[in-house]
This record gives sequence, C-alpha cells and structure tokens, in this order.
Amino acid sequence: MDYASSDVREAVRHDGDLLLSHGARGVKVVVVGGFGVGKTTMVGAVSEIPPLTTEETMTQAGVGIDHNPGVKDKKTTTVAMDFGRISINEELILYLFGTPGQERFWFLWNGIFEGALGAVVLVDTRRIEVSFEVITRLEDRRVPFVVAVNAFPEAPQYPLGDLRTALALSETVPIVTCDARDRASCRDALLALMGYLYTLAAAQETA
Ligand SMILES: Nc1nc2c(ncn2[C@@H]2O[C@H](COP(=O)(O)OP(=O)(O)OP(=O)(O)O)[C@@H](O)[C@H]2O)c(=O)[nH]1
Ligand SMILES: [Mg+2]
Repeated sequence: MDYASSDVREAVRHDGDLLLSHGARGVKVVVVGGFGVGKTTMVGAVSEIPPLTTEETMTQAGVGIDHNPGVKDKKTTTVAMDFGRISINEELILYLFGTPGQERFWFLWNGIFEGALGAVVLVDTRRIEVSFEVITRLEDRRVPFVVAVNAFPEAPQYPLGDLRTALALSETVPIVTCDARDRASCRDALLALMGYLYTLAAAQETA
C-alpha cells in the first residue's frame, strides 16, 4: 500500500490550519520507536481520553532476551500496544497507536500499522542505535514518518543535521524535538506529521 495516497488527500486538507473539507474524520497514527524511548508516555500525555495501555512488569525472565541497556530503571514494558485519541480541531481526530518497543513483540506491527497514514518515530539520543531498525522497517513499509527526539534531560543534544546523518534520513523527513511527558509538545510533533503528510499528498497531486 502506498501510504502517501489519496487517503491522505482525503484526510488532510491544508487551509492554514489543517482544516478538512467536510465532517469530522479520524486518522490513524502510530507512535513507534525502540525500547524505552517514551512511546507509552507520549500517547498517555497527549491523549484526551484515558489511554489504553498494555504494560507488564519486566522480570528477571527477560534478562538476556530483552534489549535494555541504558534503561535499567524501567519497571514495565508495553506488550501489545498503547491507544489514545486527540482532536486536532473539530474536524480532525487522531487515533494514536503506540507500538511495543521490545523486538520480540514486533510481529504485532502488522496489525498496528494496518490503515495508518503515518508515524512519529521517537528517538532517545542516548541510544540512537535502537532507532535504526525501526526506521528501516518504516521505509520498507513505505510509511511516512517524522522523527521526534524525546529530550530526556540527561541526553546529549546533537545538531539536527548530525542526527539526520546518523539516522541516514533523507532531507525531506522532518525532525522535531519534544518532551514525551508534555501534551503541547507531543501535539506539536503530531502536527509536524500532519503537515508532512499534507506536503507528500500535495506533491503527489501535482506529479
Ligand atoms: N525524564 C524523562 N523521562 C521520560 C520521558 N519520556 C519517558 N520518560 C520515562 O522513561 C521511561 C520509559 O517510558 P515509556 O513511555 O514506558 O517508554 P516506551 O517507549 O513506551 O517503552 P516500551 O514500551 O517498553 O518500549 C518511563 O519511566 C518514563 O517515565 C521524558 O521525556 N523525560
Ligand atoms: Mg511502551
């Protein structure tokens, strides 16, 4: 499926304020990223409804199986998905699905991405390497995405150009910084994705 398709043109109308031509429309968006980058935190922070979470306690049984260097204090992990909702305006509602970060649950991506128009890739600059495989998979699926750097206080800050190079992103992929705990910041990241989807759809229309 080509995600930058007529669906996007139908879903996103850019009239200065992302207005739709008619009626409220729901758009499915996925929050994705490596283990412990803040996906569940982001969905919970930005959702206007109590988020659905599927957190399970991490136990000794996962030692040696789960890849968790750098996230030693983490007590729970997503085992299926997160779900939340945010109304951008009266006509555009985003349904947010967060993926599990542990690679052993990545088989669930197939269902989670079904019908999604785009994704926000959360990145933790202390562990950029956990994002490589995620981005490769999105590119393989041809899912449009923006990169949102979750600015953990103790994380190194790199120039966005350096991050673009490190993540091997094309010039067109937007990179924004955010705080996954902050609603307005997460909303801005989602708006960056909406704007990007519009740009892709408009380019396709004129092609
Ligand atoms: N300081 C700080 N902590 C954060 C931020 N985002 C998330 N956290 C914390 O980091 C930890 C990981 O967050 P989660 O939201 O569970 O990460 P996740 O990506 O959903 O993790 P998995 O589902 O296990 O892959 C939690 O303890 C959060 O409270 C942030 O922006 N700043
Ligand atoms: Mg999670």
